[in-house]
Amino acid sequence: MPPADDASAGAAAEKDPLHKHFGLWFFERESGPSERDRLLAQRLLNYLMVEPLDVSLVLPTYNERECVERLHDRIEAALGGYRHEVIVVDDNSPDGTGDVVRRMGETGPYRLLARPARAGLSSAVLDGCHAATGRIVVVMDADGSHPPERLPDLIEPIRTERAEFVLGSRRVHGGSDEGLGPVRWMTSWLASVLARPLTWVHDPMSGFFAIRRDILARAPLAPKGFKVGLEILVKCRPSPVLEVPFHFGERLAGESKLGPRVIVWYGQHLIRLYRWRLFDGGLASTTR
Ligand SMILES: Nc1nc2c(ncn2[C@@H]2O[C@H](COP(=O)(O)OP(=O)(O)OP(=O)(O)O)[C@@H](O)[C@H]2O)c(=O)[nH]1
Ligand SMILES: [Mg+2]
Repeated sequence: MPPADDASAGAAAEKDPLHKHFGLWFFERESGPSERDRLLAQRLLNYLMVEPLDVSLVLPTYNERECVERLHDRIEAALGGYRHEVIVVDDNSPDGTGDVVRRMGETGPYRLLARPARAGLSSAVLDGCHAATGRIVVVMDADGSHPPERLPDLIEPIRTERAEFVLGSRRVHGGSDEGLGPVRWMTSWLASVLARPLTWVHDPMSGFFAIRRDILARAPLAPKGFKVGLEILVKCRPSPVLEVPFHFGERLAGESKLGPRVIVWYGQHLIRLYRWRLFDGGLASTTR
């Protein structure tokens, strides 16, 4: 039988969480672990135990205070089953969207990526993707036109390795675009037709999509334009790509940020993508 002192020392050591993992390494040493050993062991443990997140949801916002507040519970209900974070990329919205998100971050997995001034949708989405730590990144408009309830349908094919890119689509069976008025519908249809030679997907204008984050490293992405999904499809060549239907609704509140400038940007964006496909990225398309 060990002396009583040894027994209580042994019991105390076993209660030490470090003992469980590093007992054989240094607790059995005669001199016991030094402070430095303990510190190193704790750091190593922290590093190894940090579990990676499953999903980072990126929400670009400009004056979406009310919408962000209203979406909160729906997003949490949809993502509750995943280790997740919500990255809100806000361009110093005058309506105080940033303050609302900061407050949400005190009690939930919300992170505010605050940019000093309005710098465009594509760059907001790309900044959000670069800040993301989840294995899967989902991009969703923050105005309520993209239903958070469909998030698991975008995430699951990637989680189960059935796809590298999942596009929320208004133009496949089961989807719809009721939220678009007739002029917007025509513009969106024409824009899709012009992108046809670049990708086979039915709704290349959709901004509701999920990707495996590591595919972003395959090509340099331009923070210009406003159709990041199309840019990723053309340049990163994810495969397989899946389209899942969703109903595109009207924004919940606030005003549209679309203006006539967007048509010019889209034209420039398409020219850049065609040049990439023809000269930089090679002709063979593998986006299916
Ligand atoms: N951070 C940031 N977000 C932006 C910017 N422009 C638009 N957004 C956000 O991007 C999302 C899509 O913008 P919308 O104005 O809804 O554009 P849309 O969905 O194509 O058009 P609507 O049908 O009119 O809503 C919204 O969440 C906006 O708040 C920007 O310059 N910076
Ligand atoms: Mg919108």
